[in-house]
Amino acid sequence: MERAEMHWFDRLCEKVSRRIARSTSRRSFITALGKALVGGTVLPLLPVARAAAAETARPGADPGDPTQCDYWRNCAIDGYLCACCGGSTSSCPPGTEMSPTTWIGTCRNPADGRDYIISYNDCCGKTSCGACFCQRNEGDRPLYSPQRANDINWCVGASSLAYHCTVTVILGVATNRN
Ligand code: ABN
Repeated sequence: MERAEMHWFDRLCEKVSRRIARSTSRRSFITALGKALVGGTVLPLLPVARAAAAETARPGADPGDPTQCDYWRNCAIDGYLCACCGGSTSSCPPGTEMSPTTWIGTCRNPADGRDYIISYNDCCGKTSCGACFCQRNEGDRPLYSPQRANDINWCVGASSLAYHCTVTVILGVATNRN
């Protein structure tokens, strides 16, 4: 292609490239690259950068309102929240008994971005609480896989079959999400 026929954009690129080539040597390019690499490695080690990272990841924090369905620990729940029924996220209301068998889910804590293993224990011995019914069902499987289904009355393992509400007990941090 003749130079005169070149598109204006090609000519502009050529001009800029020639200008950069004139003003930089290979040595100065390598020096600049080295500085960028060292800077990128050392900067995150500075106290200011580490403090900023700690600000966004707060290990162990438990954000949100446990009386709301969108509270992070409720991601796999199917039942009444004991936090609305005179109990808390991990304790049954007075007069009820915690089921020894449970449904296990995995929920991500937005405070630290980690996945936690949550045990959904039913509290038994009183009729349905009736407040704060939540059904989020993350990871729930059909009833023919009972060990992975949340729509089960786990009071079958308690001394009374009467289901009242469900608690969300943290068992630990999950290392693998299936
Ligand atoms: N695990 C909550 C529940 C209780 C009774 C019936 C269905 C689900």
